[in-house]
Amino acid sequence: MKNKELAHMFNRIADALEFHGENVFRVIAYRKAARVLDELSEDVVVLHKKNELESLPGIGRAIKEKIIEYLTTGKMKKYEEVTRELPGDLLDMLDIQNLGPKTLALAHKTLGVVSIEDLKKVINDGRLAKLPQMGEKKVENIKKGIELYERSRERLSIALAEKTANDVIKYLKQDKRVKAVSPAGSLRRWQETIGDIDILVTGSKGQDIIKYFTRYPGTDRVLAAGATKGSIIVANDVQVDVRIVPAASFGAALQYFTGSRAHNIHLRNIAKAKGMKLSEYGVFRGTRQVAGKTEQGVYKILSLPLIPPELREDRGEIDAARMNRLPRIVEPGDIKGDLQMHSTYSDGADEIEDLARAARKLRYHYILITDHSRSARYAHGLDLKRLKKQWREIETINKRLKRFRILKGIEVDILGDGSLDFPDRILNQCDIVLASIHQGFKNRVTERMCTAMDNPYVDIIAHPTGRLISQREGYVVDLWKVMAKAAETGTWLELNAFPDRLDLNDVNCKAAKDMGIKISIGTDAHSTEGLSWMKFGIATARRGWLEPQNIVNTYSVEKLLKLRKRRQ
Ligand code: DGT
Ligand code: CA
Ligand code: CA
Ligand code: ZN
Repeated sequence: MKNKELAHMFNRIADALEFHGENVFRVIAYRKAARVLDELSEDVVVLHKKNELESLPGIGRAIKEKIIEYLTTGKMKKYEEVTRELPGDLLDMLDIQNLGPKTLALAHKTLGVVSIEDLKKVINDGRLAKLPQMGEKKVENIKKGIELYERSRERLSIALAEKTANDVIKYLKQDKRVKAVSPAGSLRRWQETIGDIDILVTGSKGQDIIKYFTRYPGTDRVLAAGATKGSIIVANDVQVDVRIVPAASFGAALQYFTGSRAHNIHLRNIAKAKGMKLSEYGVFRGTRQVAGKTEQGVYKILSLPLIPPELREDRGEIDAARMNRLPRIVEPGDIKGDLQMHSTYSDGADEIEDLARAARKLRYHYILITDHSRSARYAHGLDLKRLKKQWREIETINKRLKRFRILKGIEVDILGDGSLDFPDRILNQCDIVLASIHQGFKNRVTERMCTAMDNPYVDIIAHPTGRLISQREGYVVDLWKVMAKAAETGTWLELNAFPDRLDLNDVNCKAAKDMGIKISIGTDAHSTEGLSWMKFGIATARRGWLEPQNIVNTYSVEKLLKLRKRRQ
């Protein structure tokens, strides 16, 4: 969304102004604009089209003009001007937590720091600490900030990794020498963050395939280009490794490079106990290869069924496989509906009918519209009047749509005292109610959630931990107490499929399953495109060992509605 881009740019302008020691009021104005845009859930593009930018509170004339400039020309002169003036990597370094623009400016002017390496050097030799108003404590915090910054740059989101890998794989397949291609590593296991992208290829003339690979149009840098392995860096500092393996070893290589390491070690010990040797080249008895062409063959010769990549974390899957008790984990075709999305009634970009038609194309039978409730002002939460208008609209569309049902829902805010943003007599008229914490992340979250679950109309607790991957820790919450309450009351817990959330995560999904809690997967889409996030939800559910019966949106609409607490 343009909102976030603009917020980021305004923050950067403010940083740069502060760096240059300019007027604090101008800095404050840019920071405020950034905050307003960041918290604004309505799309600025839409506001601009509707000529409603004027109504944005807390943003002055001059800054509004910059928003319009950016929306109409794709550029903002002020931003380019102030960022160009910063030497070296100083602009990126402004993202380091605990390192303010003023300190950075001081380090730059007095010690000549222009890169992270420089900064680390003046920290280690003690020169930074000796600067006026610095001291050991501050430097220690900056050091922590650098660690966090470097760690967050090390791993990328599954969504970006998947998109990048698909583009590279598509490119590789255009080469005639390439016979088979598969993703491997953490990406094939659908881990929520990815260190680097691993791709395996089999085909003739490996070296030429590697050469072709390193000419991928998105390449920023080539790290290695050998006879069997190539490594490149593409946009956003993402590393892609391609390995060429012989067809006779493709299965063994795929097994090995899919990992995880812990799973591989466990598997290798099983091979050893059976008098065999397992490696990336195959399964061997002495020097004779007895398996390795296919992955299934590798598992079979170890007397195991093929274990889905998402389960290969050495969390009990090998023993389960040995006893023929692998779960029948959920598949895309099992999903009959999407249980969280926002329309133009609150902060979504698309109309209810557009969402419904897009969902029907995905072969769903139903969707749940969950616009925000009135307290969520930043997201244009619905008041009673507009909620009722929405219900009438849903009823009208439902009459038109065949073999499809739009369910009336709401994402109702859990307020500071655990009460809900709408009274029971309203919630009771919704088909399904989703309740969320959006404010007070440290304020008695466990109690508030438990109080909400005591309400017979609260069917689902949305994004139960509130985390944003690599960005925000989430609520201060005792998840075990929440789960116990969910099990006791029959409340479902959400697996929010938005790739920055994946909340509940894989491990917590498995714990919920073991406690008999049902999971509801919702994309939290704010446009029709967002519906495609379901794949990340499914992948996380698979990593959490969830079977179709553990997930309420694999049920028919009749069964779904019958399962609600209020019907028990
Ligand atoms: P990442 O890239 O950090 O998200 O995680 P992975 O799992 O993709 O790890 P990566 O890229 O270092 O290696 C890919 C796979 O190759 C890994 O999952 C298992 C396998 N592998 C790599 N090195 C070793 C090793 O030293 N021992 C074993 N058993 N397996 C390894
Ligand atoms: Ca990897
Ligand atoms: Ca790798
Ligand atoms: Zn939400």
